[in-house]
Amino acid sequence: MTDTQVGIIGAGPAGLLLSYLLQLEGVDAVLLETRRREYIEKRVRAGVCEQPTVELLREIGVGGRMEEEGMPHHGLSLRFDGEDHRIALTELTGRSITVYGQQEIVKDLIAAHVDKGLPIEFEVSDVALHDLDTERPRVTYTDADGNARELNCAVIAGCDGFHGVSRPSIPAGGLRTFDHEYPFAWLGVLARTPPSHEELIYTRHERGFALHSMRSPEITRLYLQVDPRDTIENWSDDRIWAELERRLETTSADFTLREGPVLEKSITPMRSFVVEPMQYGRLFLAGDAAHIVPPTGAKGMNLAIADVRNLSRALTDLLRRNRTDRAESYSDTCLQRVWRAEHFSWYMTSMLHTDPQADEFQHRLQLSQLRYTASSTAAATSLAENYVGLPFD
Ligand code: RFL
Ligand code: PHB
Repeated sequence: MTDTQVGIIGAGPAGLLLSYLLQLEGVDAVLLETRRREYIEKRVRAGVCEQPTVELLREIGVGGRMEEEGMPHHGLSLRFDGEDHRIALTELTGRSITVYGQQEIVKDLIAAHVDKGLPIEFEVSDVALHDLDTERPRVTYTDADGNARELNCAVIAGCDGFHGVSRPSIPAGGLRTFDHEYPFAWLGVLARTPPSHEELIYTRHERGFALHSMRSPEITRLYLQVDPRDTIENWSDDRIWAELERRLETTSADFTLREGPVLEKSITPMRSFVVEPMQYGRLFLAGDAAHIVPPTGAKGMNLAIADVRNLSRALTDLLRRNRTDRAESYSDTCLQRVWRAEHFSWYMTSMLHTDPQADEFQHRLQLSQLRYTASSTAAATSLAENYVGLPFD
């Protein structure tokens, strides 16, 4: 049996950052993760870090490599009717974003844990949460060597993503769920080839959405809208490049799609999902465990980071100063930002994807919204302000 102040379930960006922030405040935590370290360090996911995310990582001393290898971006393109329309993020908002892979942040945070000797247990199984409505909640699990273990905590942080055990441990009636599914999925491709353009390109095309992004001067990240029932076996590398060519076709002179060896490809369905409140007794939910956004707004990881910044403050007040106000308002505080991001992600998704069920009327509305966003400073500023990330409160 082990005693700790905070038992953290899940070593994604949310769990790792929470553990690190708590340690800086003198609160001890134990982090439990089902996967192997190598697996979570390789999992290709988010790429866009909002300015508040970048500033936080820098402030706490884990932003060194991001500063060196991250790619600052001051604009993005909306491509429709074959033409590019640049949204000048920095000119419009004074802020920027940084392209730096989520798994690089995960690597940096794990390295910082190892450096300081902070406890992370990988490859645990049978994780179960108990006594959540008491002051001594417990986690039982099996460790990597097959031993049955128990963790006694003051608080449990559920940072175990959408498919974790934390949220389902809350009794029926403890949460209200808001859910929206979309008739599309994203096929994501990582390719060894230099980016074809220096900025991200969000493309609306009759054949479906496409996105040009990147990871480094040598690695390109691309996405295609596909049917959610489609499987990756249907998509040979040749078919992927041919489809990208068609959707990214443009009259802009300076764009040629650069092809290269495909390093990784997979299909992810899209959904919007929120639970309220993000707390039950002594269990606090953070990140994808509490909410999901479709990736078109690049918000998921950034929201996870904003949640745990609030949570580390709330738990420090609770456990070091016996002050409960921040813990009591944790859910309300986070949900303000969550719903803003939900709306923005839904808006970007609806504006840029081709809905197979939509009629001509809806297509005309979509194009009108795109033209307005591209031509009105007010509309472009609203997109830019949401995209670069609203300041933390
Ligand atoms: P994670 O990253 O899913 O981590 C949860 C961790 O919990 C572990 N786990 C358990 N551990 C212990 N016990 C259990 N029972 C457990 N069950 C699960 C898992 O193994 C895992 O390690 O959640 P977290 O930390 O909340 O982070 C959320 C982000 O990962 C997610 O929101 C983003 O990746 C979303 N996202 C994007 N977000 C952005 O901010 N910008 C982007 O550009 C962006 N692009 C994307 C994305 C997500 C994508 N996919 C694949 C869903 C692009 C894509 C394609
Ligand atoms: C990515 O680079 O993986 C990426 C970029 C922008 C998005 C989603 C994902 O909106």
